[in-house]
Amino acid sequence: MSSSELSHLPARLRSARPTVVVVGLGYVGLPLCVELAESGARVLGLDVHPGLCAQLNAGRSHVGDISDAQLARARGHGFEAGIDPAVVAEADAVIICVPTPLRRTKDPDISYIVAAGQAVAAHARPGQLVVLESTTYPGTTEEVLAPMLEERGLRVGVDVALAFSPERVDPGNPKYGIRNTPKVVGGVTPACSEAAVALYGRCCDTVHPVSTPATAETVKLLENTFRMVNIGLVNEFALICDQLGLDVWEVIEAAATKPFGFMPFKPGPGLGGHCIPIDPHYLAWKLRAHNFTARFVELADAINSKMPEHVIEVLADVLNDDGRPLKNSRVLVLGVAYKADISDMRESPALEVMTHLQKKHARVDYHDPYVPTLTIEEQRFASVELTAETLVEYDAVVVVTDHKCFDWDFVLASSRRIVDARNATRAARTRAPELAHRVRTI
Ligand code: SAJ
Repeated sequence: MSSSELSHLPARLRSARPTVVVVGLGYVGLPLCVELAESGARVLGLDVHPGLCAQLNAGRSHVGDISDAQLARARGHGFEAGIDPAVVAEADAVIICVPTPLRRTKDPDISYIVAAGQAVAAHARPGQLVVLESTTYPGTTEEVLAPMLEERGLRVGVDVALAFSPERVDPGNPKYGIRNTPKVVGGVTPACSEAAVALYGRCCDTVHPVSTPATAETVKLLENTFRMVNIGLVNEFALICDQLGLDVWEVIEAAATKPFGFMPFKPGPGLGGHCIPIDPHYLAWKLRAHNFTARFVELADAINSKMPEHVIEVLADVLNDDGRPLKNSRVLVLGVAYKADISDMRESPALEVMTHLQKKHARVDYHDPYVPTLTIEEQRFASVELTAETLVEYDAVVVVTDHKCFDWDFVLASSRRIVDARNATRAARTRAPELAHRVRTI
């Protein structure tokens, strides 16, 4: 096939109704399907879970940011979900949005990318664009996906276009969505980049091309390593202020009055989620092959990973002041999701905190309206009721996740002791200074 096939691709991708296949219908893929369908594209969702596809085709969204009404509109534009990779042959563009977790060894697990890549390559044809969005180590697009296409006789940059474009979906973000979040794209060749710019120009107001896929892969890792390292820094300041007998929250609040050159981050009980604690390890892993250590990543990880233990140390101090050992103390963990106002438990530090408490033979319960049940080492927990009667039964309450729905005046008034890992009770303590002595922040 001549490169003229690719030279027509941008025009096709800008046309009224190109066909786009999105592989992986999770919190990244489904919003992309909806936005592309809204742009007029014929969108086919491809997933390995038949039940999920049936649910989506029945108009029920499993992603918080996509309502059933939005899904219905997408279906009105022809969106449908399925498990047959043969639909790839119909596509002008294929976008891969599959998970990239870490193995227990904190090494990358790109098995989902490999499986999706093989399924796509098996049905790919000349004149298509293939984009990888899954966060991964620099080099994945060209070292893993390109050979799969080339093995099928599809020359990248001639028969098919190949690019990487980092996902920037921020679940629950009321202000930024796909349309108004600038999109970085990096093609293997200029023709590949041109096709990717044309595709994303349909659903993103700003598209920012960079020179290669590895550059685009590294952009994402810088974004999230920046966040992980700065959270690690502020967590270390929490430990420093603890040593110096200072209030780290007061220090941060005052530092944040500086209108330039400073960005406030908050100490916490540790790092949760599917991005921040994971993405930087993809970079660190790649660099080890270059005999280079990403020291900031390793150090920040060491500090962030210590925070759940630090919470327990503070709790042990608080109980000690009451002459109580951790053992057999009744402890309520308040909020267990990995961050406020969501139900996502992935890598949640609350799991570490509860595991540590169990190891110290404390009697642990939790309350989180977003998380009805959870399991730790085969032991199942259910969220307990939050009433004045139940709260007063606990020797201490540990605030791990500061959901907006919590009534902190009520929690402060009803709890005997509070270890506050989010400074969530700050305003309540100001309103009831006579109760402030009950609270220890980390
Ligand atoms: N955390 C802190 N202190 C902070 C900020 C976060 O301890 O100052 C903790 C959170 O409690 C959570 C973890 O870090 O356990 C991650 O929190 P996050 O706010 O970074 O939220 P995520 O994991 O949803 O990160 C996503 C990322 N978005 C994408 O990768 C597209 C990240 O790049 C965004 O910056 C972040 O959302 C965001 O700003 O909300």
